[in-house]
Amino acid sequence: MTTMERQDPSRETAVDYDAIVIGAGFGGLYALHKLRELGYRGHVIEAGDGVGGTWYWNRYPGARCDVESIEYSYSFDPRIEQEWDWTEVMPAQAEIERYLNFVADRLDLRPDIELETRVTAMTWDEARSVWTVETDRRDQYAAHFVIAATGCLSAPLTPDIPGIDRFSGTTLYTNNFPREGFDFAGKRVGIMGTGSSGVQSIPVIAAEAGHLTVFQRSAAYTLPANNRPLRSGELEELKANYPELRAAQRESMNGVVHFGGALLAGDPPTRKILETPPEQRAALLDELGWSAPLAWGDVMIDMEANYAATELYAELIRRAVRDADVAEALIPHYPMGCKRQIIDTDYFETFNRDNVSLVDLRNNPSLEVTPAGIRTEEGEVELDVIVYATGFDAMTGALNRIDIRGAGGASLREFWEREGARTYLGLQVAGFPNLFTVTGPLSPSVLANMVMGIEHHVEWIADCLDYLRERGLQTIEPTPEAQEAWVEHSNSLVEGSIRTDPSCNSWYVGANVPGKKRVYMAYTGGFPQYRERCAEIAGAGYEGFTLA
Ligand code: N01
Repeated sequence: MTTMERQDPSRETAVDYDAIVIGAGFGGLYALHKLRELGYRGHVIEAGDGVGGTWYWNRYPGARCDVESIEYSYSFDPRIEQEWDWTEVMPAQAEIERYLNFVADRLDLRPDIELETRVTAMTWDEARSVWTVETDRRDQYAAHFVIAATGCLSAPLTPDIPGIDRFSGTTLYTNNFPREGFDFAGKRVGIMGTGSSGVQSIPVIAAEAGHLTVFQRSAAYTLPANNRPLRSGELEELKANYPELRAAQRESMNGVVHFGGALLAGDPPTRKILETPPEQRAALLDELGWSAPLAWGDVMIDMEANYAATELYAELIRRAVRDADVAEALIPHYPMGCKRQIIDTDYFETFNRDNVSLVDLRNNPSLEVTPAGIRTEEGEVELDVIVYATGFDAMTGALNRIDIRGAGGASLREFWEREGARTYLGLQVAGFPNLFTVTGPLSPSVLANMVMGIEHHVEWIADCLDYLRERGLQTIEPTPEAQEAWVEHSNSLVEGSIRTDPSCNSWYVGANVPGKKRVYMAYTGGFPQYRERCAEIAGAGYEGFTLA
């Protein structure tokens, strides 16, 4: 028998799929492949009109991954590893999107992917042990399992700025940029948002636009991406060493072996900035450049150390930016390492261009969009185009935008809004049987190489489905006690660190979404420790889960 064993034959006709997968990004594509490989009937539902997930939507100028291409790729199929040729060290959006399309074709996944369809609601039918899944096409499906591969940063936020709808020029969003691109030539462009998306797009837009005005609310900690084309022969050498590379990735804290910009490879540094005299700190700055501020073991755990490292970072900005006032305005005023580390190409240098200006919103708390542009206390900047790079409702946002009703009609959104992001292993939520969350909250997810985290989760889920099938079991969900213990464990790892300091208002803790309950939403214990715990739990017959 290829599909799930069922005791009641009437269910055969009533259930459309063994598993519905939501999302056709890295997670959804692999989940579908894995389901098929194991003989399950899977069906992917995807809102976009193409595959790619994050790399489908975020096609803004300059969009690039912060992990090296060779590591930010599937490891499950050696043929795909050998057949696909990366061209740059850090892959650009278009190349990753092409890669995912290649994988979809190579594995013939498209027949089971329903595009341009958004899942709007899901209801757990306790009597039949199935999820009823509704879409915006008014279709309704029944499936034994739902695998939510909905992404960690995929629920875009529209900024709450007065007058935003009154602008008479062109409004663009980095997270839903026109597929055909946009011609900025000669235009007066304003950009709002200096997180990863803003910082990556600013140099590219500046090179094209007549004038670019950057509206900055929080200054960015960003490091050079050091991207370059792969040299002749380099790719072949890398490809020849895939097995070793993958093994090393799995053993590394963050699933990356080489420098990954946002993810520092290797063991955490041991030298302490507070135990280092100022002249030696300065010498390290000269030696390591942009890596120097992060090259200390105490920076992420001690606020005084963090402040000292921020001083080093400020010095680097002063060296890079010619105008002293602009340089000062670009210096962050919040702890380093609190928000997501950004990587860039020529970000600070861009502020040396004659056609770029900076409006520091820290000095301009009143902000308004007018029909002609953007007005702050410094006056009105007239614009032809406004680009918003204003971020996402991270980790829980995509699932919260679906009306998910679990056992007894309980709402996942209401649960997370009330209690904060709570899961068991980032894989399931108590009260929501047979719903799996790929790289869900409280798994390493955004703190590790996403592709590695995704593969691990998909494989764990597939093994779990097999375990249930072999034993004729229908359902799995965490016990509330196991979930609470995991939440406590995950929180305890990060408590007292810079990441959860009250002065640290990152999307990791949901601070960018008004009213969102503050919880650090990723597991900080490292990928190897996490993977081991997941394996132990499965090996012990899915300890902490109720199977029925
Ligand atoms: O979003 P963000 P992002 N008025 O939330 C500002 C991943 N990613 O799309 O910080 C004015 O980081 C906001 O200001 P503040 C990566 O994990 C990866 O850039 O809230 N400004 C901030 O400056 C990343 O962390 C890659 O004070 C407003 C910006 O908008 C995550 O996605 C590339 C505002 C939002 O920054 C999100 O990045 C791109 C308002 N009302 C993204 N509201 C790579 O792989 C918000 N802001 C490299």
